[in-house]
Amino acid sequence: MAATGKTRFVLYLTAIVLLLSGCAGNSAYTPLLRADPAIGGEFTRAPRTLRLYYDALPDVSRSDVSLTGPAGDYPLRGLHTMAADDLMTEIMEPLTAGEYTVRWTTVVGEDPSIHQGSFNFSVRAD
Ligand SMILES: [Cu+2]
Repeated sequence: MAATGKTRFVLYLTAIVLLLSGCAGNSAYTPLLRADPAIGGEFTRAPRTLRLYYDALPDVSRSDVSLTGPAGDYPLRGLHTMAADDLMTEIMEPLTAGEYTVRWTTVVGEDPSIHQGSFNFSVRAD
Protein backbone atom coordinates (compact mmCIF):
# COMPACT_ATOMS: atom_id res chain seq x y z
CA MET A 1 0.00 0.00 0.00
CA ALA A 2 2.83 2.39 0.88
CA ALA A 3 4.43 1.67 -2.50
CA THR A 4 1.18 2.56 -4.26
CA GLY A 5 1.08 5.86 -2.40
CA LYS A 6 4.66 6.56 -3.37
CA THR A 7 3.96 5.67 -7.01
CA ARG A 8 1.02 8.09 -7.03
CA PHE A 9 3.22 10.76 -5.50
CA VAL A 10 5.85 10.24 -8.20
CA LEU A 11 3.14 10.43 -10.89
CA TYR A 12 1.87 13.71 -9.44
CA LEU A 13 5.41 15.08 -9.36
CA THR A 14 5.96 14.02 -12.96
CA ALA A 15 2.74 15.74 -13.99
CA ILE A 16 3.79 18.93 -12.20
CA VAL A 17 7.23 18.87 -13.81
CA LEU A 18 5.63 18.41 -17.25
CA LEU A 19 3.30 21.36 -16.61
CA LEU A 20 6.20 23.53 -15.45
CA SER A 21 8.37 22.64 -18.41
CA GLY A 22 5.44 23.55 -20.67
CA CYS A 23 5.42 26.99 -19.04
CA ALA A 24 9.19 27.23 -19.40
CA GLY A 25 8.71 26.58 -23.11
CA ASN A 26 6.44 29.63 -23.33
CA SER A 27 8.86 31.83 -21.43
CA ALA A 28 11.56 31.15 -24.05
CA TYR A 29 9.66 33.71 -26.12
CA THR A 30 11.40 37.08 -26.23
CA PRO A 31 10.00 40.30 -27.70
CA LEU A 32 13.53 41.47 -28.56
CA LEU A 33 14.04 41.30 -32.33
CA ARG A 34 17.45 42.90 -32.83
CA ALA A 35 19.72 45.55 -31.46
CA ASP A 36 22.25 48.18 -32.41
CA PRO A 37 25.07 47.34 -31.65
CA ALA A 38 24.07 43.99 -33.12
CA ILE A 39 23.53 41.03 -30.81
CA GLY A 40 26.78 39.08 -30.68
CA GLY A 41 28.52 41.63 -32.90
CA GLU A 42 32.20 42.63 -32.89
CA PHE A 43 33.04 46.26 -33.49
CA THR A 44 36.23 48.25 -33.95
CA ARG A 45 34.28 51.48 -33.53
CA ALA A 46 32.83 51.60 -30.02
CA PRO A 47 29.08 52.22 -29.93
CA ARG A 48 27.90 55.39 -28.14
CA THR A 49 24.27 54.41 -27.85
CA LEU A 50 22.29 51.23 -27.31
CA ARG A 51 19.10 50.70 -29.28
CA LEU A 52 16.94 47.62 -28.77
CA TYR A 53 14.14 46.77 -31.20
CA TYR A 54 11.06 44.90 -30.00
CA ASP A 55 8.01 43.37 -31.62
CA ALA A 56 5.74 46.01 -30.03
CA LEU A 57 6.07 49.41 -28.39
CA PRO A 58 7.99 49.20 -25.10
CA ASP A 59 6.67 51.05 -22.04
CA VAL A 60 9.70 53.18 -21.15
CA SER A 61 8.52 53.77 -17.57
CA ARG A 62 8.53 50.01 -16.98
CA SER A 63 11.78 49.34 -18.80
CA ASP A 64 15.41 49.22 -17.79
CA VAL A 65 18.62 48.73 -19.74
CA SER A 66 22.07 48.26 -18.22
CA LEU A 67 25.54 47.73 -19.64
CA THR A 68 28.43 45.89 -18.02
CA GLY A 69 31.91 45.31 -19.37
CA PRO A 70 35.62 45.29 -18.49
CA ALA A 71 35.26 48.24 -16.09
CA GLY A 72 32.07 46.96 -14.43
CA ASP A 73 28.83 48.92 -14.82
CA TYR A 74 28.74 51.63 -17.46
CA PRO A 75 26.45 54.58 -16.79
CA LEU A 76 23.66 55.06 -19.32
CA ARG A 77 21.51 58.16 -19.74
CA GLY A 78 18.07 59.05 -21.03
CA LEU A 79 16.22 55.82 -21.73
CA HIS A 80 13.58 56.67 -24.34
CA THR A 81 11.82 55.33 -27.38
CA MET A 82 12.52 56.73 -30.86
CA ALA A 83 9.87 54.97 -32.88
CA ALA A 84 7.10 52.44 -32.48
CA ASP A 85 9.23 49.56 -31.34
CA ASP A 86 12.48 50.50 -29.62
CA LEU A 87 14.32 51.46 -26.46
CA MET A 88 17.33 53.72 -26.79
CA THR A 89 19.88 55.03 -24.31
CA GLU A 90 23.16 56.90 -24.41
CA ILE A 91 26.42 55.35 -23.18
CA MET A 92 28.08 57.98 -20.96
CA GLU A 93 31.67 56.71 -21.07
CA PRO A 94 33.81 55.71 -24.04
CA LEU A 95 33.97 51.93 -24.36
CA THR A 96 37.39 50.34 -24.45
CA ALA A 97 38.19 47.00 -26.06
CA GLY A 98 36.48 44.05 -24.38
CA GLU A 99 33.31 42.05 -23.96
CA TYR A 100 30.09 43.82 -23.01
CA THR A 101 26.74 42.58 -21.77
CA VAL A 102 23.47 44.45 -22.24
CA ARG A 103 20.69 43.47 -19.81
CA TRP A 104 17.15 44.66 -20.40
CA THR A 105 13.74 44.50 -18.81
CA THR A 106 10.60 45.72 -20.54
CA VAL A 107 6.86 45.49 -21.03
CA VAL A 108 5.70 45.72 -24.65
CA GLY A 109 2.40 46.44 -26.36
CA GLU A 110 -0.81 45.46 -24.57
CA ASP A 111 0.76 42.46 -22.84
CA PRO A 112 1.40 43.22 -19.14
CA SER A 113 4.07 40.48 -18.85
CA ILE A 114 7.51 41.63 -17.82
CA HIS A 115 10.14 40.35 -20.22
CA GLN A 116 13.85 40.37 -19.65
CA GLY A 117 16.97 39.19 -21.37
CA SER A 118 20.56 39.94 -22.16
CA PHE A 119 22.97 39.84 -25.05
CA ASN A 120 26.65 40.43 -25.64
CA PHE A 121 28.74 42.37 -28.05
CA SER A 122 32.46 43.06 -28.15
CA VAL A 123 34.69 45.97 -28.97
CA ARG A 124 38.02 45.18 -30.61
CA ALA A 125 41.06 47.42 -30.69
CA ASP A 126 41.78 48.77 -34.19
CU1 LIG B 1 17.17 58.04 -29.51
